[in-house]
Amino acid sequence: MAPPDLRRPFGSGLSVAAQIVRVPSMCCMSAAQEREMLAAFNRYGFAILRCAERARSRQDLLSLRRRFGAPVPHPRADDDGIVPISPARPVAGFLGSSRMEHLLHTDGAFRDRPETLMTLQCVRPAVRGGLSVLASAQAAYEHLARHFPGRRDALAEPDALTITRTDQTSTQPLFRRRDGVCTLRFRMADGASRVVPRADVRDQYAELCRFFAAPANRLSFKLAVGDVLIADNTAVVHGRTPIPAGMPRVMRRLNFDATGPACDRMAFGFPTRPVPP
Ligand SMILES: O=C(O)CCC(=O)C(=O)O
Ligand SMILES: [Fe+2]
Repeated sequence: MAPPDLRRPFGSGLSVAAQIVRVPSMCCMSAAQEREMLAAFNRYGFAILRCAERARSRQDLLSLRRRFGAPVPHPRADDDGIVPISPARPVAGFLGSSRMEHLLHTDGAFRDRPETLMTLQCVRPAVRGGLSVLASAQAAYEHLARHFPGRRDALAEPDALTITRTDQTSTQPLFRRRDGVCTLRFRMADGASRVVPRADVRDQYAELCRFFAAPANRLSFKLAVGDVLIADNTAVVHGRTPIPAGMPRVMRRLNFDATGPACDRMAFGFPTRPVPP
């Protein structure tokens, strides 16, 4: 893995278009297209691949294993590790299978070792609603330092936050710091999960939730058919707006452990020191 020195915070003003890389398909990217994808990812923690060839999109998504490593297990995943995201068949406790807003989160926050890399392929966008939303953990981290001078370190303690869903539960730091690199694990009380911050960090956790709810800190956009969002699950939080009743929408989620060869050139997390603008 590369150090995240180039990583920058972002807010609603970031150009999504600048993060889109047009490719024939994921399995047939040129070396230049791969470099473009990695540069976009390393700068803000996400990239969108706009794939022209969509006939074999499921196989094409699975071809990312060659670059990103092994798929990470999920209770709703199929044998290949793909989690269907569609309101057509709701499963209790899983917002991805509902029409509800999915508040900003990192995936796998209920597990002791959450996945590093998140990918989301758009099979059928909703005509209205179902927008993707992203926000920067780095921007939030810098905000907390200004808001709670000298107190932010408590969020890095091992029992800062407990997150529970159905039979899965995990107690962990919110921000984890190691060797100058910081990563976030985050979930809000969203109807599917129970989130309990340690008593002395309750106010900081509430401020973090407010920060991620503020329009200025959120980047919203609609993925088109064949788009694949690739996000650093340790540096970017993601979610989606509600899907109106009766409106079809189909996505595939495939998350990776980031052990593949492309990951040697990818940065995960963000620097613990503020970066100059
Ligand atoms: O529906 C989406 O766009 C995102 C769903 C999601 O983040 C999830 O199920 O974890
Ligand atoms: Fe998610």
